[in-house]
Amino acid sequence: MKSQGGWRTFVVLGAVVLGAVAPVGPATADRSVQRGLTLATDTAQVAVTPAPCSKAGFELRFGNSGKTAVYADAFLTAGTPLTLSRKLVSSYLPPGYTLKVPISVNAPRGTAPGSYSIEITAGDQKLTLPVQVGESPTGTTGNLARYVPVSASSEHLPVYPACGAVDGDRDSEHWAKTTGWNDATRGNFPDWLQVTFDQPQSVGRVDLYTLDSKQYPAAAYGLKDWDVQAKVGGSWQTVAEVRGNAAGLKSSTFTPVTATAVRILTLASNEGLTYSRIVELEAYGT
Ligand SMILES: [Ca+2]
Ligand SMILES: [Ca+2]
Repeated sequence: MKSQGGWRTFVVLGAVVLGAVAPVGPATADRSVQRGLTLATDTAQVAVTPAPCSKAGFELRFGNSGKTAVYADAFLTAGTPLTLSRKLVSSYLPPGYTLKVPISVNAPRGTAPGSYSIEITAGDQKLTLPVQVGESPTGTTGNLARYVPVSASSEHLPVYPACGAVDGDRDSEHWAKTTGWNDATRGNFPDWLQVTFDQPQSVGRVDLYTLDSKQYPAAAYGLKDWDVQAKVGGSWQTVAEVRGNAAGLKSSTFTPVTATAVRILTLASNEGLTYSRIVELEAYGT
C-alpha cells in the first residue's frame, strides 16, 4: 500500500549509489560530459507558509539536451532557514530526456516573512528560484496541536511524515498524499508521535484520527491500542489509555493537566504486527 512511482525509486537509488562516493561539485565535474544539461522549474516563484507540512514546493525539470547520455547531478541550496526535501538529484539522463522531480520547501515556525531564494546548479547551468515566506499562522479552532513542532520515533518518508498528522486534514481518503503519519519500524511497537507547545498549555482532551478509509478501514488497519501521555513538570504522565479501538476517531478526555508536550505512545495496530498510522492528532483544553 505504499507504492512509489518507478521514477522515484530510480532517483532514490541513484542518490544512494552516488552517496557512497565523494561528492563531485559542478565546478570539478567533467564539463565535456556535463555540457547540454538543462534546468527549469514548473513555477516562477514558491510561496511558503511557516507551518509543519505546508506542502509548498515545485517541480524540478532536469534535462539533457545533448546527443549522448550522461550521469549528472543537480545541487539545490536554500537561503537559511528554509529547508528542501532534496539537496541533490543524481540521475542517468539519456539524450533528449527531462527528469521531473518534486521538491518540497519548508520554513520553520517563526521564520521572518519576506523574500528568500533557492539556487540550483548542474554542470554549467545555474537557476535561481524566488521564495516568498508568509506570516506564521495561528490557530483559531482551539486545537493546540495545529502549527506547533511535531516529531516522531520514526517516519515512513517521503509519503507519511509526522507533520501530516498535524496538517489540519482529517480525511483518511487523502492518506497517500502526505496527510498522515506512518512509522518506519514495521512490526516494532511502541512508536510515538509528539507535539511540543511553545508554552505550557492546559490539556484535557486529545482526539486521534487513525487510518479509516474505504480501502483501509480502521477496524482492519487503524490503531488499536495506545497511551495518551502529557509532559508535566518535565516528566511524561499517561493521562488516558485506549484499548481495542476499531473506530476512525477516538476522543480521550481526562482531568486537565498543564503540559509542555503531548504524545501518543502506540502499542498495537488492528492489522497486527505492522505499522502505526495516525491521520490527525488534535489536543484541546477541554
Ligand atoms: Ca492529517
Ligand atoms: Ca513501529
